[in-house]
Amino acid sequence: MADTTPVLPKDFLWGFATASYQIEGAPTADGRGPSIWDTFCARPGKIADGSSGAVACDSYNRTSEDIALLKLTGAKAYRFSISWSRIIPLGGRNDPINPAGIAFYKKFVDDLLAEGIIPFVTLFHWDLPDELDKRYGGPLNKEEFCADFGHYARTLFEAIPKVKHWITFNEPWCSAILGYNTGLFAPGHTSDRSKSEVGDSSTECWIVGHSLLLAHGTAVKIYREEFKEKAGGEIGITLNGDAVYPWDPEDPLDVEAAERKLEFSISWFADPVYFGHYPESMVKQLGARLPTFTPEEAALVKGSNDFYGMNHYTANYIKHKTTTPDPFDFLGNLETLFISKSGACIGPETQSFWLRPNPQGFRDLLNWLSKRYNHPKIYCTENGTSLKGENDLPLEKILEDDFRVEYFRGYIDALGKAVAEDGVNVRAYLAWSLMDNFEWAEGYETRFGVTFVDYEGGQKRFPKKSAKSVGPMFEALIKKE
Ligand code: PNW
Repeated sequence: MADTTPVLPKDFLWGFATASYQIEGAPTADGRGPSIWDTFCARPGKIADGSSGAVACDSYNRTSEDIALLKLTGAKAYRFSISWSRIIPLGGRNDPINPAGIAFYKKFVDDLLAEGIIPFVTLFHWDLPDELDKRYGGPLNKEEFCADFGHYARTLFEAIPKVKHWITFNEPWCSAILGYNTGLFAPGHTSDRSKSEVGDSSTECWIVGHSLLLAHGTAVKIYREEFKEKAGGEIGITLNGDAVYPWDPEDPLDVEAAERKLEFSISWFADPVYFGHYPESMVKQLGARLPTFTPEEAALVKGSNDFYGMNHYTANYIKHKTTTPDPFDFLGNLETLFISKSGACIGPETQSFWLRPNPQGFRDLLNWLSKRYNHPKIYCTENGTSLKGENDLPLEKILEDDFRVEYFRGYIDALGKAVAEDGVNVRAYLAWSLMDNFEWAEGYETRFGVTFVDYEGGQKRFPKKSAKSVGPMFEALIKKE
C-alpha cells in the first residue's frame, strides 16, 4: 500500500517528456535540415524495424492534439526538445538561422503557457545537424562544437525568454557511448568494422564526452551572463543513470565495482559539473585516453548546474571482473546482471532488453546522488517503462496498461519516500513518455507512451490507463499549502 500523506512541496511539478526526433516527423517541413538520425536511419540494419522518425507521431503538425493530451492527464509541466536543424538547418554559427523553426517552438511555448503548462526545454536530445557531423565530426571537435552549440543555445535563449527551465544535453552518456563506442546510435561510430567503417571505441567516446561537458558549460555561461538575470530561468544537464547492487554483497570487490559503475556512468559527467574533475576510478582505468581539463575548462564546467536532471529507469547487479580492462570497456571493468549471486531477480522483464523495474533502486540512487553532490535540487526528467509484447496486443488490451500504472506507482512512491524520509530535494518529475514514439534503434516496436499512437491509422492518439493515473498519484503526494 502506497503512503499517501502529502509530502511533496506545493510547487512540485509533474508531467511528461518527449524528444524532437522521436515525435515530430516532418523532416523537411519549413526548411528543417537533416540531422544525424535522418542519415543513420537510412543506413540498412541500423533500426530494428527499418523505420525512421520521418513521420513518427507527426507532432510537428499536431501540437494542439499534444497539448489536449497533456490537459487530459492534468500535467503541470511538459518536457520536449528542440530540433537544432529546424533552428539552424546546417547547424553552424555562420550558417543561416531559420525563422520558421524558431516561430514553431515559440508558438508551441506560448500555447503551452496559455494552458498553464510549464515548458522544460532540452536543447539537444541527440539530433545533431548532419552537416556538423560531416563538416568537422560534431562533438569530436571540441572547439568547433562548443562554438556552434553556444551560438545555437544563445539563439534560443534570446528567442524564447518565456522558457524558465533549460536542459542543455540529454544523456551525454548515450551520445558518447552508444554513438561513438558501441555504434548502436547515430552517428554509429565503433571499432567493430562489421558495423562501421569509422570509429575508435577506445578513444572517441571519451573525447566526445569531454566536448559535451564543455559545450554544456559554454551554454550555461552564456545563459548566466546574458540572460539569466532578465529571464529569471535556470539551466542544467540531464544525466542517465541506473541503480546498482553488488552481485555478491559479501564480496568487497563487487561492492567496489558497483560504486565504480556509478562513477563510469553518472560521475563521468556529474563530477566535472559539481567538482571540476573526472572521477579517480576513470582516470585510473583509462589513463591518457581520458581527456584532461585545462584550468579554464575545469572552471567553465564546475558549478554549471542550477539543478540536476535525472533520467532513471532500472537497476542492475554488478559483478567485478578479474581480467585486465578491455580497451573498449566503458562500464568500469565489470558485468551488469539481472540475477544476483543468491538468485534474486532485479525485476520483471519489459520490451527493452536493458530495462527491469526496481523502484527501491530509484530511492537508493536518489540518496546516492544527493549525498555525493551535496544535496542538489533534482528534477527527474525521465522515468517510465515499456511492456513486454505490448505492440502485439489488441488495442483494448494495450489501453489497459496496468504494468505501466504499477511501475509509476512504485517509482512515485519511492520518490515520495526519498523526499519525506530521506530528505532528498526532488522538485519535478517528468514521466517518459507522453506518447508512444520512435524508440531509436528499436524503432516503433517498443512503446513507452502513456498514450497509444496508431502508426498505421494516421497517428491517432488513444490515452492508456496510465495517462490518467500519474496525476492522482502526485496530487495525493503534493501538499496543498
Ligand atoms: C532514454 N540504454 O534513452 C532517452 O532519453 C529517451 O529518448 C528514450 O526514449 C528513453 O530513455 C527510453 O529508452 C535511453 O540502452 C536509451 O541503457 C537507451 C538506454 C538508456 C536510455
